[in-house]
Amino acid sequence: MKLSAVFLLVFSMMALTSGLRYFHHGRFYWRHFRICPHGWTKINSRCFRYVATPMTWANAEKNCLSMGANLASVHNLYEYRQIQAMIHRRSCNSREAWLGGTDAQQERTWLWSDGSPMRYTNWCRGEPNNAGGSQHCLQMNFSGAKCWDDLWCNHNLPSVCVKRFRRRISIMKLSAVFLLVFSMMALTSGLRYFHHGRFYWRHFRICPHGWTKINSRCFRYVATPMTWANAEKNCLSMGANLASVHNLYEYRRIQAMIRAGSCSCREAWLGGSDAQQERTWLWSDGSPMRYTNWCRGEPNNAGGSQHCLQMNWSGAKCWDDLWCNHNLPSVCVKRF
Ligand SMILES: [Ca+2]
Ligand SMILES: [Ca+2]
Ligand SMILES: [Ca+2]
Ligand SMILES: [Ca+2]
Repeated sequence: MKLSAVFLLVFSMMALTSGLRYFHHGRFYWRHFRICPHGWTKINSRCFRYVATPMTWANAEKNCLSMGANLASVHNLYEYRQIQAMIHRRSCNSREAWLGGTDAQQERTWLWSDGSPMRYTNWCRGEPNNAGGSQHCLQMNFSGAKCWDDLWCNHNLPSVCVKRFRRRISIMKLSAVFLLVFSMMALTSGLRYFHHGRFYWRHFRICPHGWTKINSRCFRYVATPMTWANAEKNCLSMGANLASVHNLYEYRRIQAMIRAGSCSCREAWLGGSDAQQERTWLWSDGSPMRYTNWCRGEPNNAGGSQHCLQMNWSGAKCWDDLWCNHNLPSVCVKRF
């Protein structure tokens, strides 16, 4: 987005004139130019960091968030082996560490804290066993087999953070040919795609049918009532997560979308939850919770067991913490 059309032109011509060496299977890859920040280890196309200081799972997630990251998700055995090797290099041991997996909101529904779907797993034999009925957080390097186990979230363990490269933008999929044509168009049309010295892609971005564009993300209201974790799984099945909300403008727009979609202002799940650690609220899409719109006296953790965030609560249509197993409509969000 910050690239000028001039840079695009030069760059895409370079790519083209260098024998297309940046192409692979017909696609244009930026990742060759991407470097992880100091102290982070590049594995596949993401940056990982081992945090040796033992913390609870939720504090470890907050610590990752403070570095613009999340607790690590793992998507295949190669990544897992690389993470194990990184821990061994950093600490000269292979002890247990938190990954981002959790089933705190709903037993046996495992979610990654960075909002990605959990397809690959490496559970130890007999795990996850939910020992004592209360193990909801995922530790790696467990037992002699160094596999995955569910553990009590309030245990203190080292942890592994992951972050994406700073800009994971859709131009990864654009070919250099398109960049060349496009930047020449931009240059020859008086740079009309520039605004305040920056180059904006978003004018060309459209949400899929059935999704509503709010700021630079796409939202969707799901009227079917579900538990919080099933609502998150339903969003994941559409390449989305339960919605995070980052300012009042977004919240008002989401409320208007629900009104338009259902002719009501009833409660709906958002992606907020403090199921792993009381009063540590996290968004299921992995973004940090900075903006909140709690109702007066909420979140009150009624009965000691309200850990999921409903919107449009009470006459003030604000946020409340509710039992995660209640069935509510929900709001999904996805990036372009
Ligand atoms: Ca569990
Ligand atoms: Ca266990
Ligand atoms: Ca709670
Ligand atoms: Ca409440």
